[in-house]
Amino acid sequence: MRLMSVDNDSDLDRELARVGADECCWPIFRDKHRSLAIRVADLSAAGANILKQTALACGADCAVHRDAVSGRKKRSDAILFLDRRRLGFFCGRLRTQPPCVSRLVPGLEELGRNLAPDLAITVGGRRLDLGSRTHVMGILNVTPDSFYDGGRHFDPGPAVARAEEMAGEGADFIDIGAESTRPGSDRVPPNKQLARLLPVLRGIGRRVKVPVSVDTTSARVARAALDAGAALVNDVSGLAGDPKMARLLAKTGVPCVVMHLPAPPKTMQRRVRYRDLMQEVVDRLAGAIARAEAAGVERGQLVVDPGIGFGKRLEHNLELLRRLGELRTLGRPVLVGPSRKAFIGQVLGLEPPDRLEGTLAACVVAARNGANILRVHDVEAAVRALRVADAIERRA
Ligand code: HH2
Repeated sequence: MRLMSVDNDSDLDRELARVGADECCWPIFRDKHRSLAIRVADLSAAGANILKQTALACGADCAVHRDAVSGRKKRSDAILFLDRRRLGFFCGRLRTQPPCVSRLVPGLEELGRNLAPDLAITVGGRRLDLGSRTHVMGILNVTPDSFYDGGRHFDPGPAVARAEEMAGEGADFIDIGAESTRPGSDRVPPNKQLARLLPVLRGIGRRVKVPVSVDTTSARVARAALDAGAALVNDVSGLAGDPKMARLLAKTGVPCVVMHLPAPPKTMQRRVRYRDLMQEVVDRLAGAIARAEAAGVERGQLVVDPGIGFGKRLEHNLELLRRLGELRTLGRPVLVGPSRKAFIGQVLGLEPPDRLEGTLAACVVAARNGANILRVHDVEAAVRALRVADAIERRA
């Protein structure tokens, strides 16, 4: 007898084949193998108790506040533990219960769908399946003051040359920004951003085939960049910075990265406090998706990003990377940007030029935990590290 460690489906399938299990049952075993832990917020005491009883009756379980059963505690959060295969059955049972818990069914069903989402986006008219392997986005800052590459690509010549180099190194996207968002940074007016961006975008358009995204929170800048050849938008404000951004996305149909940014970069590190980090990040990103959909943006064109280093302390950045899988709740591809950021310096006691190995470690852990795109300065190194990580994890 031995314990098995078969986290990925293809290893499990191979083991099932070895046992000679009927192939039509393999999907059932895959689901059974994976237990879900689902956080449910703010139930009445009665609701918490009914949820727990229903869970137990379905062979699942549910943690609720210890005083919910006596009614001493009027409201309780809950964690539902059940295997994936039982989710549908559980929803069926829950539907027959009073509204205080039957109201949870649509959310649970949506969660179930989001466990196997379509992770393809359409970029420049082409479908790109972000779930097929881990993708790499190369960073190109045409700024004098970015925390790592500031000043290096400020002139169009070196910027275009670096874009060509990153394309050759295997970048799947190139993200161009003209406004540093490092802690304490000042806003750069749209005119100034465009003066920096447009010559570079025009130069790149002629020479580089890799899709380019524009890193801006300004709809005016995004529109001009799209006209000059950019194919995606990367909005670190999660569509909260400019009311016109969501409408622009709806009109153009381009994909957009929406990031968690709890406060403007100028002040974001001043008062960093979370009651429940993961809940707050997921809620904010869900809000950004809802804002986008309300403006007519297709949900399938959105990518979410927890915003590593944006209004977060060391422990928050580490927790986000460790628990990245919880962003699956949103059913959208996940982008993560750990490259050479301060949390790596805090762990290693090293400055940005010496944070490559730390960046690669963070990229590999993020990929393992569900990141679909890594935004990095060092494309060649990240592509190599992630190719090996994918080969191990995905047997691909
Ligand atoms: N990080 C930075 C900028 N843009 N966009 C997304 N979606 N996610 C990120 O984590 C992210 C981002 C900050 O890094 P960098 O561009 O290297 O520095 P600066 O803001 O100083 O230009």
